[in-house]
Amino acid sequence: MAAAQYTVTGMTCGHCEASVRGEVSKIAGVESVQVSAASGVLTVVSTRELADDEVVAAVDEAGYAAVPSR
Ligand SMILES: [Cu+2]
Repeated sequence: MAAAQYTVTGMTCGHCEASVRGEVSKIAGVESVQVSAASGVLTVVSTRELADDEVVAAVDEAGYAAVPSR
């Protein structure tokens, strides 16, 4: 199991969270996605190490910008 955290900008409400969760959930190996519009924190738990690019691209697909936070 791997966990990675990102900071997402541009989310304002639950619909934004749902969009991000939906796109990130599509990435192969993703087990769970936690995202908060209030804090901008996105936590992704996966069965393999994800490339940051995969997560950033998925969040971009939802219409927001993500940067790795570590
Ligand atoms: Cu929203």
